[in-house]
Amino acid sequence: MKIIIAGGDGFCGWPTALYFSQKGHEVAIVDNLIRREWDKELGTQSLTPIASMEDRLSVWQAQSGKSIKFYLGDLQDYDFVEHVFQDFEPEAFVHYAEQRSAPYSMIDREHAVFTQVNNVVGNLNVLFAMKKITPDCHLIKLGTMGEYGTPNIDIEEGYIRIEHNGREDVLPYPKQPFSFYHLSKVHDSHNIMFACKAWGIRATDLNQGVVYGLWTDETKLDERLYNRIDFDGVFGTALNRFCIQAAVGHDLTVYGKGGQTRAFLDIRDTLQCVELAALNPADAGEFRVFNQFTEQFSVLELAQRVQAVAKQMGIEANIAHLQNPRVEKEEHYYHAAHTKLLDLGLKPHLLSDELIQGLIETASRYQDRVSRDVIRPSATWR
Ligand code: UPG
Repeated sequence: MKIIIAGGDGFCGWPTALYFSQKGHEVAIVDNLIRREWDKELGTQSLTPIASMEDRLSVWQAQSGKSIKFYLGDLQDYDFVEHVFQDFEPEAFVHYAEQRSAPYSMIDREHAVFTQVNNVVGNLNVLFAMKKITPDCHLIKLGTMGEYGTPNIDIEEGYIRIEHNGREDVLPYPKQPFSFYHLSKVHDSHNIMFACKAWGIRATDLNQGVVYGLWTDETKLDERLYNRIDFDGVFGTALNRFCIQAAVGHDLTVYGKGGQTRAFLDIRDTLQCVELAALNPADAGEFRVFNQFTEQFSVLELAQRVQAVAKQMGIEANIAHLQNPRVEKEEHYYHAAHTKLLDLGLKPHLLSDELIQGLIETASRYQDRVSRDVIRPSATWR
């Protein structure tokens, strides 16, 4: 399959590109490398050292004998997007190329506007180029479980059957996102749903949970293939952050009570899910929604789990309940459906103590790269 990984320099995109390449697909990465600039802006860096895109690709070629094409550019530039579609003629387009941090989108007006313009315009350009050049191409779009928020009823996969005044319909599930970032993904979902209906585009929206873990078979082959992993208060996410915090002797930063419950998955399952979506494409005109996660946990539960594993390793990790920088429920009902990817054959890697131990060990190895100044949350919602 000819497949584009947009955002192929990022935490999910880079391992996905290698995974598809390893499986023998013809892969191209599209990326403007802006994720590296955000590190500089925030005064942070990946825990693991990451090679330049040039080095990444030449090492991969040497290791695997396979080449990955690279298009350097911004999806907001429509001429660039058209060029990519014309030149590569993809059968599937995996779209990770968005600003993905909720706290980043909440820093100030500029960051909120940037996030929404970058994400919404880039996605629209992909839809228009797809319609014009490769109308049969399957759009695999990374959405987020954060589109749904935390309603007091079960969360369904994209749609819900509703009875109202004696009539019944299947309608898009209500969206109550957590941040301007999560809202950008809701806007994307609406735009894609409309494009499917109006133009017959085929699309799968993968409403992904919080991703944890780091290593995949391909990224651990050589230090220059290593994936990035974030510890800072803006891009770092719950479980990975707790493991790194334990390794460097920082309090585990639970926001508020920690009863916030979210959907989670191992990065290896991100790759499996995207592959399952690609191998089983949506029908022409279909806007398909999968909830992409394997387990749900509260934030406090995860911190306690990390604390217990750290203890076995001889590390005393303290759990701190910081004042919550976000506006979110800290105690709530949460139960989200996630059967569609399992039905397609997903074999989940459930959270294990070994994985937590491995992350703590990796973080200990690179602890000199961790600046403690950027660990506490800096952006607030209020
Ligand atoms: N949280 C803490 N302490 C931390 C970090 C987070 O208590 O140090 C809480 C936070 O308040 C929230 C929950 O953990 O309730 C999840 O936050 P986080 O791990 O930062 O994930 P999200 O903000 O939901 O965003 C991540 C990705 C995003 C993706 C989403 C999927 O950054 O791109 O869409 O997960 O749910």
